[in-house]
Amino acid sequence: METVNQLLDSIKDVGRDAMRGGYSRAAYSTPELELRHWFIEQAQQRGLDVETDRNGIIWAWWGKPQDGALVTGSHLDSVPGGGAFDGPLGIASALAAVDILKTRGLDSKNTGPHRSLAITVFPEEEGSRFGVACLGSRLLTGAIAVDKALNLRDVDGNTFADVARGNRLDPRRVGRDPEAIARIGDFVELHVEQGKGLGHGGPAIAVGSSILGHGRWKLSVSGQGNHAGTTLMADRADPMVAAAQIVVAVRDTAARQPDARATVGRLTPVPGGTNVIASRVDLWLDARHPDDAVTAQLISAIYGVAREIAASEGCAVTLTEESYSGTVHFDPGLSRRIGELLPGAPVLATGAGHDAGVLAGHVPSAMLFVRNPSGISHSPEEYVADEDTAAGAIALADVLEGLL
Ligand code: HGY
Ligand code: MN
Ligand code: MN
Ligand code: MN
Repeated sequence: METVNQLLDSIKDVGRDAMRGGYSRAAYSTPELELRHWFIEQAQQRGLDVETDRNGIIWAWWGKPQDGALVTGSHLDSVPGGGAFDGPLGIASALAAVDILKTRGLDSKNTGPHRSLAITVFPEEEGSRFGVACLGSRLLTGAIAVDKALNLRDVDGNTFADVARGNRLDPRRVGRDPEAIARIGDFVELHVEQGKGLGHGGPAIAVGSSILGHGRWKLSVSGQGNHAGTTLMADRADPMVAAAQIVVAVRDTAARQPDARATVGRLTPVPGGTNVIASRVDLWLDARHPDDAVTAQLISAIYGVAREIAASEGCAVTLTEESYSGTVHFDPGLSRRIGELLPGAPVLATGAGHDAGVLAGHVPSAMLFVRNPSGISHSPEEYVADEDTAAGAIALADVLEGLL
């Protein structure tokens, strides 16, 4: 069986983005479907029984599907131009951990009469295609209204319902799945660290403590579309000029709030012609803070400044919340047991959202982080040293063995 590094190496060319660099593996796009197929093959090679549930979550069972199982998983989709590890590291490590447990003499009969093990792959964790992060785990837990989810659209106008149907899911069946939730006795997600908590030297693996509250909002600035050559500067209501000032105001407002993070990572002018003054500019705001009330204040402050800027440019602006997840603390009992299984592992909070965070409100949930020396993520520069990926697979095997 391949090691975790060999498993990662075997998918290193899937979904490479020549224009952006890194990987673009949007949910249910060809590259992500190719990775789902890769995972299913790898799981079946290990004798795991694979099923895909009504929300498109893949479950690979070691032992019979049962309530209260031990579950580990992550995602295979990426942000546009993302790194090689965000998501796939958790999946490859889980496959490698099964191999390690088998070499230690555990097999499906020996995973204890009371407990099976499952590896799960959650779709649309990044929310890069339909705009809502952790869409799969939110549907599983009922954290998103089904009609809102079904009507989410990608940039080509395809609804999630269309894409689900095209991938053999029945839109009438997506949504909260109590039977599936009951099968998760404990959930552990291994993930590349996103940030520099583990730095250089010292332990390569940390145990997660909490996830920063985070949300996504859409600001739409409307002005007067017009001809770039025939419209005098004094006669313009240019939403792009307002949007540019709003982006800076987002940075300035967040910079004044300790520990706040606010980002405009995506901006779309409409219609988007070089010789056209845009009629509208949509900006997507990602804002995060440990205190949900502070995030709310931050958004209110940003919207206030945006309205002033828009008015000064003869434009108007609207704000709509697309998704929000409050700050989450992982299960203290499970995290303590994991800490006992990984002596000396530091405890780290994370500013990144994860399916483990969505599940934390429903089942005992915990995370492991594997050192990323630069801390850079959501970038082609994301990196984990081979010895640290190997250490992560062993750590996951130790944790799974201890929890079985
Ligand atoms: O956006 C996030 O925090 C996660 O990577 N989906
Ligand atoms: Mn991730
Ligand atoms: Mn991510
Ligand atoms: Mn995640």
